[in-house]
Amino acid sequence: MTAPVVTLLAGGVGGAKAAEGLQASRYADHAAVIGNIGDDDIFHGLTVCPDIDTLIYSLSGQIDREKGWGLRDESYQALEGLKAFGHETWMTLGDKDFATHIYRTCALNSGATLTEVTLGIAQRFGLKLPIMPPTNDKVPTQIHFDGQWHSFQRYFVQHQCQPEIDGIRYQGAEQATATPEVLKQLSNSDIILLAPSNPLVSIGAILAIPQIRQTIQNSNAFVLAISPFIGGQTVKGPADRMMRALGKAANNIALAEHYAGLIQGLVIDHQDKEDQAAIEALGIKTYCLPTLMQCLEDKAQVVSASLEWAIKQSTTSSATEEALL
Ligand code: FO1
Repeated sequence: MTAPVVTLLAGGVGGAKAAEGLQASRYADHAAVIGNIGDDDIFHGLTVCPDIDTLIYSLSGQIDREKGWGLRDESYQALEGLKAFGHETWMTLGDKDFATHIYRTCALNSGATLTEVTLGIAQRFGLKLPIMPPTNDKVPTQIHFDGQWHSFQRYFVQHQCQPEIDGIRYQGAEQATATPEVLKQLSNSDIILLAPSNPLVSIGAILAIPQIRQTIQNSNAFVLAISPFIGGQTVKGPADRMMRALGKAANNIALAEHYAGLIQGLVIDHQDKEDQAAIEALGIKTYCLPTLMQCLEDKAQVVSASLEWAIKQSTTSSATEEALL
């Protein structure tokens, strides 16, 4: 296979790690990232796209590495001013970050699509790797706790993922239209990689758009996921607790069951080698390697090794198919 076309589906922090690995790999020139927009929300009248911005800020090297989101060397004077006016300020938006949200909101108000606006922001931050929202429609993820539905950011940031949840819904996803750019990208892909992002609210929100799921299912690409679970826990974020709250186990086998019918391969951590047989019994090939991504070298290594393995699997299965014909 010469220069395979790779598409990464990614959420925020875990997704950005894989995106950075992809950007640093030899596959970067023929790759694109589809970012989750289910976490998007309105603050102070501005449209904020946390996962898309986390991807762009990470890939440009301008992310606050300690927090994993927002820009480094931030100040918070605008937020302080808004607090004095009585606005809710639990969503910590920095002064430099505000420029992104003001640009995005102005452009959307002038009639630009989210795809065009995202391209504009990615260009301003000097990215070559295309970052695409799955749809130009609104598809807010909502979380059910304390007897009512709440926005994702209210659950995640204001309530610090503490409430016991009993439901997740992807509002508007069923009716949403995937963008032509994303459908073309997926159809042309040789490999589709699901990042080690939250399978329920990050990858789940992208896959909740029927056209996206169907296009992936109908594509000839080898579809694989990197598991966010290591030893039954996530490195960061509430995916483990969310899985358990919804009656699923927080491990690779439950993840494989969750993605069954969509993925052909699952990359798991070498500590979880004993999960291999159960996953392969579901018809999903597995590959074990150290999946913890702390520095850029780790990120490049995990993504490159996963993609190389995927290429080997897809050439082996097409050779087998040809031999059977
Ligand atoms: N996460 C937090 O835990 N606290 C915050 O105050 C916060 C602010 C914030 C502002 C802009 C942005 O792009 C992201 C921000 N995040 C914050 C992260 C964000 O809520 C999550 O990373 C994702 O939505 C989950 O993937």
